[in-house]
Amino acid sequence: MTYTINSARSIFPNTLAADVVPATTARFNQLSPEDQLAWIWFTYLEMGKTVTIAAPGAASMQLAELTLSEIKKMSFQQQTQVMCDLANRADTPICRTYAVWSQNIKLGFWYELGELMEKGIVAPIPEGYRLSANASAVLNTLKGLEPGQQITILRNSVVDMGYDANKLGEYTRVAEPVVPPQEMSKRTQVAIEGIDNPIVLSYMDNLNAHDFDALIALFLPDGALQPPFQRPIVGKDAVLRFFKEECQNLVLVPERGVSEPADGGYTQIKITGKVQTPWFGSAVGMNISWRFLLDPDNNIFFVAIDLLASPKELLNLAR
Ligand code: 45D
Repeated sequence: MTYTINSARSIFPNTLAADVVPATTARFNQLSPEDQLAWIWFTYLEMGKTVTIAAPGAASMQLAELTLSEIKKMSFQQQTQVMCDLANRADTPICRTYAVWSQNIKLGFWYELGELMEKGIVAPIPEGYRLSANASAVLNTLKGLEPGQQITILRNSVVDMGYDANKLGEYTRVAEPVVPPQEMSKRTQVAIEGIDNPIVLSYMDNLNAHDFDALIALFLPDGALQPPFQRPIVGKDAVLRFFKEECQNLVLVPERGVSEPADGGYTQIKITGKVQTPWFGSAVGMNISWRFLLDPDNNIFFVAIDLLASPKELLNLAR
């Protein structure tokens, strides 16, 4: 039997992903725009008690600067309207601009708005705003989750805002410039208990060094990568673009793994460990698994990255 991307997706089927994340996101999406904004505000305050968001790099700020200065000049009422439009995914010039930004720019834009709200320059959530019963219930669910799951839900709520990019037709994405790969002498090497496969080790090391050209060379031309809660990104060009746009400055800390022969001379490898995002640094270690399927020549045909249901899953290497 040879694998297809679809059949590859079900290697190591015992892996328990944090399904509470898409479930909570779906409940969030049912809320009214006002409630969504207030909910994010309360979440942000809630999370601020334990972790702080890192200020975005200069690049992402510059790219959102024009829109931010436009918003700063508006009345409170207009500012509130802009934020509601974004949550509503309305068709407005600002919602269209927002739609083509990379994830990091969107997050940086809201980071800045949050700061401006705290300083009183941008309209705050009205004092005494009461969340609806549904919104409070969603907030309570969130409070009980692990930090890695909380930040993923928060990120989802932000990246889903704005006009639907699929309705734009032809457009140019706006992403931060790619930083050069780390100098060889400064690179670190991961060690993974139970794993000596050089391809998987280089995957981790190259991603940590943001050496995306070396990283993509490990993939088959029609290889695929499946980010948490998403469909696979298929083909080298698309995967490379994803690495450049969304994967700068991640820290991968794989801990242990298992490697076994699969059908047709393929090899399947499951690794578990932690991943840190530049937004929260070492304060939030997300519990992650990587499920690799390598062809007989040791090229990556498929890799799925999952956010795990609980820390217990870090020890689950069963087939
Ligand atoms: O509406 O091996 C206000 C891949 C109120 C690649 C606000 C990976 C109003 C391959 C507070 C102002 C990437 C797949 C809003 C590995 C309002 C690979 C602001 C995995 C919106 C390992 C809100 C990487 C704000 C992973 C400022 C799993 C919200 C990365 C900010 C995960 C939220 C990264 C932020 C995550 C969330 C980052 C900054 C989950 C960041 C989350």
